[in-house]
Amino acid sequence: MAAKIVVSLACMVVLLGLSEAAVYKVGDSAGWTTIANVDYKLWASTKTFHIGDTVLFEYNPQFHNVMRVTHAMYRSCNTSNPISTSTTGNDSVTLTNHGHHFFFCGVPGHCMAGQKLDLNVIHPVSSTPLSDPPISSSSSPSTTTIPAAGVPGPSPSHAASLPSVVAAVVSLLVSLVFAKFAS
Ligand SMILES: [Cu+2]
Repeated sequence: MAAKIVVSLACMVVLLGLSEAAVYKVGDSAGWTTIANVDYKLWASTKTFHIGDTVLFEYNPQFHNVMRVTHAMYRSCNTSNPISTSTTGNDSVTLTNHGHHFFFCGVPGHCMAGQKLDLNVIHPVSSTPLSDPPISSSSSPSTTTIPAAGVPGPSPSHAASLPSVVAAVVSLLVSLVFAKFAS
């Protein structure tokens, strides 16, 4: 019973969009290389990247590097003016914005040989944070009318917003779990 409540709580947290950021190792066990003939386009297509996720490039820095580049440079394997270059052999990149992120190895010939990666960070389905009440909702009464002088304003207890309802449900479930563990 307690386990069921914990699971439903966990589901609730996921539904509220508070899930953990993921770390993806580029090329999985092969890493960032030319010798394994990894299809990085295929690799990226099997993943769903979100803001806050991290991609990790693991490689031998004697033979490879990581250049972050524009789409035009990516298409032509142009290494002349990268946005940034990483050379440690263990480079992690945290994805902080939506859309495509282009990378390749700047060692001559490696990009042409397929050591190039195009990541697409998708837009979240719903990005409404808990702290922001919905703009249009039947459950949150509008209090935009300014009362005339002498007329009392709307009671503060009247303004029950959606976040406070969610918080009340969560705290109820938490107290249920604690009651179960205590018994
Ligand atoms: Cu390389």
